Order: sequence, then C-alpha cells, then structure tokens
Amino acid sequence: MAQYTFEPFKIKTVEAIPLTTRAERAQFIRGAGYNVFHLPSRAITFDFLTDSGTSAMSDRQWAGMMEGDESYAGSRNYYHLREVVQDIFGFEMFVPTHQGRGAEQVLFGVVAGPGKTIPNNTHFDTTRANIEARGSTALDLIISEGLDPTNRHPFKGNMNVAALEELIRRVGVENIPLAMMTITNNAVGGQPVSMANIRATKELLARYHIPFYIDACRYAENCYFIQQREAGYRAKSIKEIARELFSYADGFTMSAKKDGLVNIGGLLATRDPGLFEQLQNRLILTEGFVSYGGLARRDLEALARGLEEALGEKYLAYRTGQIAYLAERLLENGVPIVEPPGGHAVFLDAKRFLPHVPQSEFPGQALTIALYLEGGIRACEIGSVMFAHKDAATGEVKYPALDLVRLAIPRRVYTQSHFDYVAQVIANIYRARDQIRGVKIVYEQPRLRHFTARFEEV
Ligand code: P71
Repeated sequence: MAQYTFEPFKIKTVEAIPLTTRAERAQFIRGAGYNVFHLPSRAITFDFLTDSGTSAMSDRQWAGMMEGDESYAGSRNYYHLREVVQDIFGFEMFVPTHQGRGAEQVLFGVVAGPGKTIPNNTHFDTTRANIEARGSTALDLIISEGLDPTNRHPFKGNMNVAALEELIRRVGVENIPLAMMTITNNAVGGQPVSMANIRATKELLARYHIPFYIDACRYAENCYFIQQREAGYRAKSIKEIARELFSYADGFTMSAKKDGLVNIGGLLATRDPGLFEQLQNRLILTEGFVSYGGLARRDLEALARGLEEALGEKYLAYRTGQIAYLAERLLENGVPIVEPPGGHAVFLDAKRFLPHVPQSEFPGQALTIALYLEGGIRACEIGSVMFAHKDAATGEVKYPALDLVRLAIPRRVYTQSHFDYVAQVIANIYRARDQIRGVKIVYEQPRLRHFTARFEEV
C-alpha cells in the first residue's frame, strides 16, 4: 500500500463540502451543458478543476492580509514583496500583475506581433492564446518522452534543444523575440524540467542572443524534483536551486496562484531595462500602477509570505507526496494515468481509459462527465476539447497527442481520506468503463472554447 506523507500543519478553520445525490448531479450536469466549468461550486464535493488560486492560506498569510497598507503607490507590502522576489529569483526589475495571464498580456503585448514565433517546451492554453491573439505563432518543442504517458523519464517536461536550434535556423533569430520554458510543464502532466536542460536551453539561446523567459507558475515543485532526482542537488536547499535556475533566465512570468500559495496574483520580471520601461507603461495602461499591478496591497503581502512558505522542504515533500499517493492508489486498481505523476496533479489517460471512444468524440470530456456523475468530482479535460484545432492551411482538424483528464490538487486543502474515496470512485468507473459514451460539441467559441463549450452525448 502506498505511503502517505503526513500534512506538516494542523487545521484551524474548516469549510463544509457539499454532498449531493446522483439524481441531483445528473440534473446539475445537464443544466451545465455537460461542461464542468458551468457547474456551481455548491454542486461539487471534490473540486480538482485547478490548483490555481484554490490553495489554503496559512495563519501567517491571513495575518499579513490584516497588515495590508492600501496606499495606491509605494505600499510597504510592495517593498516586502520586492525583497522576497529579489531574494528568491534574483530579479531587480519586476511588476506584480493580477494573475499569470496579466503578465502574459503585458509581455506579449510588447514583444509579440505578426510574423513572430515564440517557442516553449509546451505553452499552456492562456500563454498560447495571448501569443496567437497578437498574430504570432506559439510552438511546442518538448522531448518525445514527454508525449508518451507510460515513459518514466524523470524530467519529461524537458525542452527538445536540438529542435529549438533547428527552429532558430529555419525562422531566423529576428523572428523570435524570446523563447520560453514552462516549469513544471503543465500541459503534458505537470512534468518537471531538469537543471541540465534549462542550462542547455540557455546556452543555445545565448549563442543566438535570444532572451530566455521562464513561465514560473510551479517553479518550487520543479525545484523539489530537481533536488530529489538530479545528480548533485540532494544537499542543496530549494531556495539555492531556485536561485541557480533563475540565474539562467532573462525574465519570467508567473501565475502566483500556484506556487505563490495565494488566491490571486502574478509576477512579471525582466533583466532588460529598455523592455522594463515598455512593460511598466503597458502595465499602467491595462493592469494598474507598478507598485500593485491590479492587486490589493494586502494580496501583495499574502504573496510575499506565500512565496517563502512554498519553498519549505517539509511542505514540498507532503505536496508532491500527496499527488504520488493518489497516483499509486489508482495504479493499484489498474487505472491508466500519466507516469510518473507530476507535481500538482494526477492525469488520467483518457485514450487508454476509454479506448472505444475516438478523439473526435472527446474521450477526456466523456470521462470528466463520468467523474462528476459518479462521485461529485470536478476534473478538467486537457485534451481535444482544449487543444484540437483546424489546420489553417488544410482545414483538417488536428488532435493533440494526449487526451488527458487532470485531477489538479489544491494546495493544503484535501486530506488522505479524501484521496482514498476519490481513488475508489475512479476505480469503480474504470471497472464499468464500457458503458461510457463519447460526446459532441453543440456550442463553441473560436478561442479557449473549453471554458464555454456545451456538449451532448453521441
Ligand atoms: C491551471 C491554470 C489555470 C486554468 C486554466 C484553464 C482552466 C482552469 C484553470 C494557468 C497557467 C499555467 C501556466 C503553466 C500560465 C497560466 C495562466 N493554469 N502558465 O493549470 O498553468 O495563469 O490562470 O493565473 O492567468 O489550472 P493564470
């Protein structure tokens, strides 16, 4: 039986979770057009839609909220956040933003444009959408192991450095305003990137004078995997590893709703003074003044404290251990998942779970609906609904390599008994998987359709 690393905290406040009957759930999901984004939270028992902005804050963070200095400019909480950002990431020039896509919108609003290409190990959906909305091309250049759900490579999120060099030669340095690296690599299963791969990517980009930016959402979890899995890092602290990692970066975006342990917030940083001026101007136009970036100052304080807490080794052992525990319980029952599990979520492999449902009938969405109906569990489809797209040249629909259902685990929210129950529900669904049918889309938007689409059973 899988081991569980116990919570390095005790509980001071509790929140009741809604319980529903199967008949109620059937009614709720029909009313939601079979899209879990349309479900009210009162209909959900276990909410694994996202780990973003859903964490529990500590007493220390809540106390910091009371110390919010709501001055428009130059709040003391901004200066505290600045100290922390310099200490962990080693960046002098940064601005807060309201969340990750706020940082992306500001950055790509300045550097992207028609004819430009921005490579990444794998872009997450908002990053891709913000790049494409500017008329640029977003390219994914992950190593091939990353797309094989059963390959147990320790750093499946890695960039394919040879493919990156080939791209640079093909499209030309002048058409690549920057290259990115997403740590951990969310879209392929929350898989980490090794320090060696980050170093190699930086060395290549430096040779061509292309700036290297990190999408830092889950950087602390990534640093923990480096400490545990990469030779030479066992004796280093998470902060030391983070400092080395960010020393290779020319800038970063961060949705602080993940490893910032806050419910809202983001960061954008650069080492380029000329660019920083442009970023600040755009931030003022769209997000807010440079010392708050669209956040209340109390939120800056919670973030400054959350960033420090997320570096705790006991916390990270518990955090990644919790994911590993759920994964282990599912594997014991034969449930196909992406292996090894990543840092923030367990990903069910819908193609292997429902081999009788073709990708054109959205197996990930069908499974997401089953999880809700069976156990009141809200998961997130990360597959054909989110990523299938029409080829601009041929009009042919291109399906992503993986059709996954993500159980993203909010930080410091659920306990072992919750996971035991969830694993049991999923094992039951797996045993009766033959009865699950595919779905078709009856309403969709051209961009980020997964948020608003409506479905019907086929
Ligand atoms: C996640 C999210 C947020 C989300 C997305 C889609 C459905 C539900 C929730 C956001 C990310 C991310 C990476 C690697 C940038 C953002 C945008 N992830 N990069 O995984 O994972 O950040 O949400 O703060 O704007 O659930 P933002």
